[in-house]
Amino acid sequence: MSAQRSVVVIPTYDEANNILRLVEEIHAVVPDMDILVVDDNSPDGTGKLVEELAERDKRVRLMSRPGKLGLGTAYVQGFSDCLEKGYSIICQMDCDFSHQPHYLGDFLREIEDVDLVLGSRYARGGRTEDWSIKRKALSIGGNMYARMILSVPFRDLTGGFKCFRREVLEAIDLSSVTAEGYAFQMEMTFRAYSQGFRIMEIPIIFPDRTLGQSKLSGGIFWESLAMPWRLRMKKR
Ligand SMILES: Nc1nc2c(ncn2[C@@H]2O[C@H](COP(=O)(O)OP(=O)(O)OP(=O)(O)O)[C@@H](O)[C@H]2O)c(=O)[nH]1
Ligand SMILES: [Mg+2]
Repeated sequence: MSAQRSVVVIPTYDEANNILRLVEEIHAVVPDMDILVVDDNSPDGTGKLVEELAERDKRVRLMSRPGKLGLGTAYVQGFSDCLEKGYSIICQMDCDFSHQPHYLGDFLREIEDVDLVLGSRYARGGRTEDWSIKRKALSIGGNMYARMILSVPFRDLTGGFKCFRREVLEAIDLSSVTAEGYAFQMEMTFRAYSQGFRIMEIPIIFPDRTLGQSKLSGGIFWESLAMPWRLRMKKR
């Protein structure tokens, strides 16, 4: 096992139209990167596709859960598994091409010098594409809100395209992270920052998903409004 083995964790729920092409594009960018798909028994058969692929391609693994248990726990279980398997570099991304695989090259380059790299839609040079005014306003407003309450220098706290050195995930007690959705992303970044890890943002362009359905619900929105306050209190 080389010292710098890297893996990307991809949670999936009904991504049969995206997953195989995503894996192919990731390996076109970083041929030696392993991929762990955490699938929640997707009704559209995403898990089956990954299972078949994993038989042919040793870089791909499936973690299969019995039902839709949420994004946060999918990441927690996926990360724990990657730590156990000894990876040094652990990335995370969505399966809908809003997170474009070509950025993985940038993440892996930058993680040489820092502990956590954040893909940032709101850093200079980054942006979202094809979003409604309402969605833009919610996301930009939500990030400004969280940044002010938490007093952190990051422009994108809710994004889910990231790359961790294993030491960061080891230092965060993953079993105590219970947030889902955007709040999960916020909590992980804030906890890493509070522990003094070096974090940098790299700009990403974030197109809207073209295939498949969005899965985030209203509850996720309220959770992310409360999270900055919860994290701030806890820190005190
Ligand atoms: N394992 C698992 N994956 C999930 C769950 N909910 C969402 N996902 C996956 O998490 C990623 C992000 O979900 P999305 O629905 O794209 O959320 P979003 O990006 O905020 O919304 P869109 O604008 O529709 O893309 C995707 O790869 C989903 O398939 C879940 O409950 N379990
Ligand atoms: Mg998405």
